[in-house]
Amino acid sequence: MGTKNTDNGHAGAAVAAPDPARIRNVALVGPSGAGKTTLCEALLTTAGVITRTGSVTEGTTVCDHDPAAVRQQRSVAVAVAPFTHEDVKVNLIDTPGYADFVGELRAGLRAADAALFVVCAAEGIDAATVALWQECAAVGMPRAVVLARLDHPRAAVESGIAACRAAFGSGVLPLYLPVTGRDNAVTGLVGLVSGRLYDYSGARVPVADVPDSGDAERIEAARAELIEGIIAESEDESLMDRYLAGEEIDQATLVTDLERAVARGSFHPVLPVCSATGVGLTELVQVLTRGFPSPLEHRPPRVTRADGSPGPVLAVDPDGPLAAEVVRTAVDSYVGRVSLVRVFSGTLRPERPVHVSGHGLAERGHEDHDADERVAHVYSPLGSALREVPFCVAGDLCALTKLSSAETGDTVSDPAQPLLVTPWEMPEPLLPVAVVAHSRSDEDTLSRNLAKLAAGDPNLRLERNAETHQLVLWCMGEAHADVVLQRLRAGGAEIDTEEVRVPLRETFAAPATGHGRHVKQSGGHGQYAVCDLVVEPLPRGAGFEFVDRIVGGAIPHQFVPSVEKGVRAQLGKGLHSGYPMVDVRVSLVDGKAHSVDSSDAAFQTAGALAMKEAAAQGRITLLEPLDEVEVLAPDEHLGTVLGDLSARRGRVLGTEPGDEDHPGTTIVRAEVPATELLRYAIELRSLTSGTASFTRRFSHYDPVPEHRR
Ligand SMILES: Nc1nc2c(ncn2[C@@H]2O[C@H](COP(=O)(O)OP(=O)(O)OP(=O)(O)O)[C@@H](O)[C@H]2O)c(=O)[nH]1
Ligand SMILES: [Mg+2]
Repeated sequence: MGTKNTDNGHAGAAVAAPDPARIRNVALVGPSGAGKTTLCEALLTTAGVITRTGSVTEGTTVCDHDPAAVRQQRSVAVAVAPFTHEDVKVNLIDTPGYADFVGELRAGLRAADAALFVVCAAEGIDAATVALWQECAAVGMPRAVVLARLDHPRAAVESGIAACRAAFGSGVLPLYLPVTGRDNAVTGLVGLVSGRLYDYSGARVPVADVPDSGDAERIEAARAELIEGIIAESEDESLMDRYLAGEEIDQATLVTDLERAVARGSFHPVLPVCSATGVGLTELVQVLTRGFPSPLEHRPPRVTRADGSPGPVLAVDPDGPLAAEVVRTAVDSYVGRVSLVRVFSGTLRPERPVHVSGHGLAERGHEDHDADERVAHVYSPLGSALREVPFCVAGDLCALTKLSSAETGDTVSDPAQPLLVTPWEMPEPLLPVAVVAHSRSDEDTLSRNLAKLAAGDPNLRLERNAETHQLVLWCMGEAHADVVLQRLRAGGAEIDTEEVRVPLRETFAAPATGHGRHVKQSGGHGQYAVCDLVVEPLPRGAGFEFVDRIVGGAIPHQFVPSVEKGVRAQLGKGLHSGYPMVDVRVSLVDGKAHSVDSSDAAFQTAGALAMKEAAAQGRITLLEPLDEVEVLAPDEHLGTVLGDLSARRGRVLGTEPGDEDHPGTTIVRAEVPATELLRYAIELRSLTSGTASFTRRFSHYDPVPEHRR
């Protein structure tokens, strides 16, 4: 974001929408490569916002402005690009389709009131696409389907529509049908509501009546099905009867009912659109502005007050209490922190104080925070470019700069009435990546950059492991890790990645005894301490027990705790490979003291020496952490998942069918050594074509098998 200009020839200044009824917030959702970013570019060109259409492959689009997006040639973050048509401001919200960035998609859906679900007309509907559709369904997002890339040699609109219906249900119905010319290229569209032909074969797009042709029957059947689909959702219950009795329903009624049907979320019109040839762009703009719900039809999220008590019930009212949410945080090298904000209630204006609060993301390294700050300027973002606007009303999106405490998921409200919006559900990052500063001088820069990075990206979790002394970045997958590392490096820190270490434990495999003698009596104040210890293994998870079995005062009682302290210190450092020792009982059975030369320090040393001797004689076993893993996989991949778990030394604890939200799936619970899970996030995805998901949590320690030590 910020002042960087993508050089697409931005035309004109931004206009602030004065009224929520004249705003449409539309997320573009769909699988990676479907053509969402390219479609944004085409729509911005059509609307006259930009004068040069950028390209994803050349890295010149408005929405893919992040350097990582340019390098990966796909979107890596949510981006906003507005255009205005017939006095309606449409905020296009481009989201990434790649699975690593599902957190960005969820943020985009939070900012949106409806979605354009973009699929490539030449591809089928795969499991990853269905998962994205379900992301929309989970938040009740109204959506239309765009069949994109019509110029693709394998593009097939009718079978594309059939595939969408099969995957997404019978609420999916075409609004336009393609007209093909020579070589099967799509040259125009027939509007099933208007009954008109839009001919794109020339320089201008004349609109004509549909000529009589062999297609008339097919078009009429599709039109009848569409109209029935639309009026089934109408509030006017007599409409269906009238239609079935042969009455011609006027277009205005159909358009109103279409909008209502889309807004309810059960009806999904399909539009064939081609960014490359321009076919369908005008029709798409009309559907967005006339057929899509405004923010007024989307109930704002519930809010609480700072003390957790319920807040006011919000309405999408520019004069209501201010409640806005940060859906993205970017750090720009020129302007600093840029917060992309969705206003739910009230109006954001320049030169006003605001309250910024973030609660509920502490386990991701976002401590709860509250601060009064000041909005200097309000901007309308166009990709990375910021254009100043005089206000941003409820229902609109804007960018704010220099809110130093604002993090993604935070609430912006009125300092006189601080409110909190509960953030959306963020995905769990499960791919650990360990990083180190390249040199001493990079360390400070790295820690500074990390804090900024974490503030912007709640899909990243930072861990400073106290045992392995590693800095671990938990990412969503390799593509997300690439973005994270790129941002860290762009902040000026030279960093290296290293293998993630898993902290092990040591224990005694069999009882042992140890004799500790620390005697130094040559001149001055001497040191004298002797102790005898018996070490016994304890069951897993028992920890450490110390037993005093001294009889007859062989060691004065004040030195018994000293021995224990020495033993504990040595256990913490480990006795074999430097890992802490656990699950042992150490009994102090005998010893000797000197009336003058014995001391606390001497007995600590003797205790440690006795442990070392016991370890030298006894058998030490290494223990590794085992995690309890829960995998949710479609039944057809179950065999693969189970086979893979066993190859990872996993022990299956049980399987059960997935719940009703996940029909045809199985949940597998297994115990798997943590060392075998370091790349599971990537490997499970590739084994199941991205259809399975998993969670993990520490369970217990178990011995490392002999052959792997
Ligand atoms: N020929 C042709 N190519 C297209 C069209 N739309 C997109 N492309 C190309 O398809 C590729 C993917 O397009 P994107 O717009 O990046 O796809 P996306 O849906 O944004 O993908 P993600 O950002 O990864 O989710 C790019 O190389 C585009 O140039 C189209 O209508 N015609
Ligand atoms: Mg994209």
